Amino acid sequence: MNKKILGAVAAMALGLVSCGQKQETRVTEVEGTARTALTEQLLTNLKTMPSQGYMYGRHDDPVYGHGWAWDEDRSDVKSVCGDLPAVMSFDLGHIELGDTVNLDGVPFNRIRREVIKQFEAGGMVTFSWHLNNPLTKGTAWVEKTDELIEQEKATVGSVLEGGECHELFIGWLDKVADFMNSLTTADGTKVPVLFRPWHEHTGSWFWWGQDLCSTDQYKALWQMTYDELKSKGVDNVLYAYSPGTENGGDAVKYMERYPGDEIIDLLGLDCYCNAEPGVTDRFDRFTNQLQTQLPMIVELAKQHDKAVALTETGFEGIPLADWWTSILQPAIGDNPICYVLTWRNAYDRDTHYFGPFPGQISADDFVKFYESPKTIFLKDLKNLYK
Ligand code: BMA
Repeated sequence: MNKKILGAVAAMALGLVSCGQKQETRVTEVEGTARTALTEQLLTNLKTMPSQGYMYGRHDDPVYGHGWAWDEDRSDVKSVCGDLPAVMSFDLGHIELGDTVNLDGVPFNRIRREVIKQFEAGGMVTFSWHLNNPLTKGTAWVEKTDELIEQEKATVGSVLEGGECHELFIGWLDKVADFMNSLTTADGTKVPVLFRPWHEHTGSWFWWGQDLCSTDQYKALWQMTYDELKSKGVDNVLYAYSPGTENGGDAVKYMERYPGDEIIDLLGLDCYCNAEPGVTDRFDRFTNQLQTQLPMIVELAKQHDKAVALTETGFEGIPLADWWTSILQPAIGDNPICYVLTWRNAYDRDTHYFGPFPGQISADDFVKFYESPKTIFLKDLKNLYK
């Protein structure tokens, strides 16, 4: 444990005594990490959740939906089934630039309010981070043009120690740390969240992807992220590893760039029901992917004592009326996952949605999915912090 961390732990322990803060803020140490008791409680609940079912999550659900944005107390999920997701997901992209809104236009202050609201309702929040490219100054997505490819391939190296963007990048991580540390309720309780950076690294569309950096570089990126947040006193964050489906069911491949048990708390999978050239039956393909990869991840999670989730999924535009109960649910089957999360309903792109809204053809089936004894929405949820 480094000195800074020891100092932070000691300071908080002192705060506990002198300010008489509530038990929730007490810091526990697990295998060299310092995390709040509430954060540890969340992790315990994520691991035991599958005995009751799996939570449902949606990206950006309480801040905008199909055809609307920024209303308060509105949600496409709620408009369809009368309840809210147990898991809310938000993105931190552009926090690194010091912007007040994220890459999809969501104000960070609004995100903070929604995080606290979800916590107070007993539910969970997870964050992805589609951050810009610090070297090319482009987006998280690589362009792979002749002009840019060399720089894109050099990006991870450039942010590691000794690299030309290292200082800049540490500043970016510190902005994330400040945000995580700012997630506090009125009584000063820090809200536990699940952070899922460097996701889908097995594909090659983000600057941290498979063909853009080496295994060692990818692991070093994780280690640096973890160390920097920890050194800034972030003690309310769990970390998720969420590769895409490129492992094809091979556990060794799935774990190839795994940053280590000290860092990771949850093993995930990002798997979409997409059309692909040459694939005529996307449903068989999606079902096969989940049915071969989820049991493999569940087994790995047992060995490593981690939680498991289907961290991103969906069928863009949901053109199949009974997709929720005839494709998604059977594909998850009895695999013990703690949550399944579908992506966002964009307010400004007519066909970019992954959940129903009133009148959408899969809305009735989504209600069936909601009513299934296996799915857990906010009202079904026992408080995740107790
Ligand atoms: C992607 C798309 C993008 C969006 C990003 C972050 O999958 O939905 O439009 O900017 O997620 O939310």
